Amino acid sequence: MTTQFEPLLEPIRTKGNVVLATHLNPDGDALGSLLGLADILELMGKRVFRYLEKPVSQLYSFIPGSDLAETGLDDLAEFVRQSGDDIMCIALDCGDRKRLGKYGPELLKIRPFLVIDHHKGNDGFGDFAWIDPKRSSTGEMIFDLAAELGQAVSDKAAYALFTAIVTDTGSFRYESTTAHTFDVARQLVNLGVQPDLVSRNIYDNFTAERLQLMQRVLATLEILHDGRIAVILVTREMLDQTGCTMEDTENFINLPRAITTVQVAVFLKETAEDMVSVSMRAKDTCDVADIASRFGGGGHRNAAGFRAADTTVDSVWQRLFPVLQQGMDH
Ligand SMILES: [Mn+2]
Repeated sequence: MTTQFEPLLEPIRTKGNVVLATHLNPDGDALGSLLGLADILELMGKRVFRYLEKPVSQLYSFIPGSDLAETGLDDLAEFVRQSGDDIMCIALDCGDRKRLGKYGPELLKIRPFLVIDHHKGNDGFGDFAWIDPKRSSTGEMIFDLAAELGQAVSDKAAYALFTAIVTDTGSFRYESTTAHTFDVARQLVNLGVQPDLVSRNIYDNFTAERLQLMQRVLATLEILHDGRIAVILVTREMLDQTGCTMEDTENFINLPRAITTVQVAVFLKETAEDMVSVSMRAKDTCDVADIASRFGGGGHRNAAGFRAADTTVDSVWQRLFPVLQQGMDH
């Protein structure tokens, strides 16, 4: 689905109070687009509630405004009550209403409910949705929205949006990176962003424990299907042994993906006792969003995933592997 942004402009121009939300386990684009838009809306004179299910992880705490995120349902309810009818909610980078998290139903009660996103599988939930799967990142879309609204972007918001773009494009390396992406990045640098500072915070900002976890995860590497499929695994036990959390595994999937012959990299995560989360990254023509959708998940053509309950990593892999092989062979 692709939709235009015009229908969103009227509520964004007129409503005085805004709740911003994003998807569960927010990545750099989710946090960067949320915190960047929050700053832009506050400069327009609005009151903004930056809703997140959990406080911003250590990895992204460098993004300006990350300390302003709020996690309490009571605080959210109070903000909504004080706002009366002069309110809207905007969900950012969230491809599916179910991914809004545990307070999703409360968030969806706020009307109008707006959606700004670039996930291919987004069905256009909410009252007004601007969805453009050709965009590199939600952060890139927020920059264009600010321009359309005639609102200047502060250096803080510029840092947040640049972080969103850098993380979702893998530092301008993925297929979704366009001339427009570079044009937005150029303007953000003109606004004061130092790309090396962002890179250092994203890529050179890890704990020794994370590297120890990486050793264990890489020890599980299997290369299959004539070298075209690579799979890695993280278990709860590995997290316990190293004192890490699942957040520490972000970007591990890029390591198997980097093998020359690999067309699809798969990361199997034992997220709880009987819960499995699967991330897939593809190169070339294989469409992993299509494969993920067959397991109730979604994402982009080259980056997608799904979750499975009441199961084990082994049984998920036994179901997924044949589907992957088939998906690559036609
Ligand atoms: Mn995104």
